[in-house]
Amino acid sequence: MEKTPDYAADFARDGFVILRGFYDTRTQIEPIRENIRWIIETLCHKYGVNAPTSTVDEALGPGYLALAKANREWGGEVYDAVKQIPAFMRLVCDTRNAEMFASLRKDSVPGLAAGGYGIRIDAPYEERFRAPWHQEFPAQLRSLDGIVFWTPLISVTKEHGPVEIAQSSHNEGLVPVHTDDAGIGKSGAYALQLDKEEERLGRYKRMAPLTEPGDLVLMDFLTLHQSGKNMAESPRWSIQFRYFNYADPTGIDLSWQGSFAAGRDFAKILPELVVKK
Ligand SMILES: O=C(O)CCC(=O)C(=O)O
Ligand SMILES: [Fe+2]
Repeated sequence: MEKTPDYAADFARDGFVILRGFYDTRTQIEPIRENIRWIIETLCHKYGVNAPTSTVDEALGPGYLALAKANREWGGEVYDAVKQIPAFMRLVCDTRNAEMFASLRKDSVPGLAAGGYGIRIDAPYEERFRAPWHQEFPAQLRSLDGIVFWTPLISVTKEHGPVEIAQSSHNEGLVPVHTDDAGIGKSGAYALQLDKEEERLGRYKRMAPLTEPGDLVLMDFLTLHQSGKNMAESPRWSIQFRYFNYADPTGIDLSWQGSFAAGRDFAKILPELVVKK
């Protein structure tokens, strides 16, 4: 008999786990993709951008790229619009998410981080919105023992630059950061750089899991991870949201306050975590 995977043990050891086929693609993923297609088609019509949008793959691929190339701000309009798709919010609020959280974090009281959900559109060779190596906690706060939920809207190939994860790096504990705009105007969470980054990363094996729609990647709030470089011809579309633990002592200390997405600078809330360069 095949052994049922012990997700809690894997997650505790590695700081991340991949649940293959966790979501139902037909009822949970496809409606989101179709709604995104409609939004891109509508914006292409509105702005007179001539691009293929009649299938989901066309719209999310060449359709989106043509729109963002004509005017990058129109790409931003897609980004802002898609996180309001009801089928997306249904996925974020799926009861199975909080159940999974509770099964990985014993005695937790799961919370869903406000403003901590969205859909990334990682366009080929675009650096500005690429997330450098980071832990989720400074960017989100809420509670120390939170979990990132990450699930793709397309088949993620090696060329798409999958998220890179430093296996077991949650064992570093909370890592101090300094601010660096990388010379290209990165801001907020994208401008935080880990203290002694190379030295810390050198201690862990890096994973870059290839995933399919329906697969779910879970990462501990302390696990070091970064965006891969997209060198494919099409954008890498992926969903992320965060659950935290109301019962976590740090969470209670913070009264579950959020960070950048909640309009707060974490450096003012936890100044001891910021190092001068
Ligand atoms: O998808 C990415 O490139 C980065 C994802 C990430 O940092 C997150 O989901 O917290
Ligand atoms: Fe992250």
